[in-house]
Amino acid sequence: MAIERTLSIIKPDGLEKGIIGKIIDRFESNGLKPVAMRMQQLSQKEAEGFYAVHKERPFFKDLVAFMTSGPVLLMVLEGENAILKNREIMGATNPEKAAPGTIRKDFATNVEKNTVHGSDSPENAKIEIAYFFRETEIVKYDWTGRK
Ligand code: IDP
Ligand code: MG
Repeated sequence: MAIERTLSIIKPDGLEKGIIGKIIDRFESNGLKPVAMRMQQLSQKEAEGFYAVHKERPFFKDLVAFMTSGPVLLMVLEGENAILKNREIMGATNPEKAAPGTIRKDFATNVEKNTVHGSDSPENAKIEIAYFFRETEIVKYDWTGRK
């Protein structure tokens, strides 16, 4: 299994609820290492660009309004099989359908205010990380002998 990087976002509802620490604990406890982090208030343009693949969906406008309603925590997580592992830790998009013990099951408000974002494929992880971070903002973690 290869060491991968994925983009994680703690959404405005997660910051509002004050559960940054609890969420990051789940990543760290499962072998995902934060290698870049930044708090940011997304502009409408930034949120629209990030979610551009959803621009024809009925929930797009609400989603952009939600994602710009308060600050978010942008993170790059690194680890073995990080993309899929992060999606498993997050749980299904709709918290009502999310598995027990997942972030969304335990913390999300509803299908929109679902606390976390995670890249869904290696291709999108690359694009999404580059959307928010320069390579020089990502620390080099030495995985040698540390898995
Ligand atoms: P994902 O975040 O689990 O990958 P996507 O289908 O990529 O889910 O949708 C992106 C985001 O759009 C979701 O995380 C959620 O915030 C919002 N969203 C998705 N489906 C709905 C919906 O049916 N109603 C309202 N918001 C939705
Ligand atoms: Mg998605």
